[in-house]
Amino acid sequence: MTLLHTAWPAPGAPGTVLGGVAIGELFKTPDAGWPLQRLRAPLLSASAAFLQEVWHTSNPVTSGHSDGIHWRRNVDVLYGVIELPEDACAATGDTSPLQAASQLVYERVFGLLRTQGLPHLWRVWNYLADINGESHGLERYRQFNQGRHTAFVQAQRDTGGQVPAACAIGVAAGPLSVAFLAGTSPLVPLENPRQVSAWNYPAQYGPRAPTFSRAALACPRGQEVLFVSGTASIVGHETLHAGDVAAQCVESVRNIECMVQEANRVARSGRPFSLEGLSHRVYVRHATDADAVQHALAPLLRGAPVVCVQADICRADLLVEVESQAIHPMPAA
Ligand code: 3EB
Repeated sequence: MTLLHTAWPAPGAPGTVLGGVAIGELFKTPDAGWPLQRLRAPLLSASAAFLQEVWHTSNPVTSGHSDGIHWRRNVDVLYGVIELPEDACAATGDTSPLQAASQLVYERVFGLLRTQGLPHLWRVWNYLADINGESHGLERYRQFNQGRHTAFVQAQRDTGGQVPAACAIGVAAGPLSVAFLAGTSPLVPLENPRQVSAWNYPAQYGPRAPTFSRAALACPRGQEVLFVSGTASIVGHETLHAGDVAAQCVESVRNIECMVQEANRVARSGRPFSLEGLSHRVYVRHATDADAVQHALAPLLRGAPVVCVQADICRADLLVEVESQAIHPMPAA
């Protein structure tokens, strides 16, 4: 099994596409035949209006549509995408439509993983409209956290500790969109010694804490994958450098560096992870900050590939968030 993550089209990429994401102006993205997440957010300072990133596998795949999830899998890894418009879910009692939609999406994902026999959720990409907006007396990101948390509890899953790496990002409009990678083998969750674990955030950040780990190591056959979750200028549980996007970049990279260190304590491929060996996606709240962000990040990330997207971050005082990943081959046994 080889998992390969590339920009599309990837000349000479071996094997089959498992699934992927299209980012940018996507009004006419053709149906790819494989699971495709549409991230409807402007690319910043890119040469194209949109780009695709795909996961390849060298093993045979099967695919399907179950419960609104388009998925494709090989023997040990599954990539799936589910999009659910909130207005498909009614508000009931004090449950908002977004909370209900979030719970339903995760229930469906857990149901699929059960029937497909890949119980371990490794990495989740969550996108929702108007993430900092408020309704039903609660910020929408916090509504999402409630629905996600309830689904984890009802599926009798861990809500702290053994939880996936993730991001939760705001876009202008559109359905709740969730893509995920899951596997037959458990992940190794990693936490940041500089930060309170997100699943342990105090109640000032909402009635239910976010269900994600700061990073995860996953082992598809023959490989070791490091997923660093969306990482922002948070130390302890507090936002630092409100209003200063360059300083938020520096703090975010410090946090990612810590996750690289944590990963290297447990990595087994024999080759250490490093900042410059990761590929990064950067979410910038204000398009006008794009240059400042690129200036701040370029020397820190030392030439590593960076895709820059305009999107909202889950706390109103956060201006930038960075997520990262790397795939290392395992030495032959
Ligand atoms: C933070 O550290 C910033 O809710 O899945 C980062 C990554 C953030 C994932 C999520 C939220 C999530 O709290 C926000």
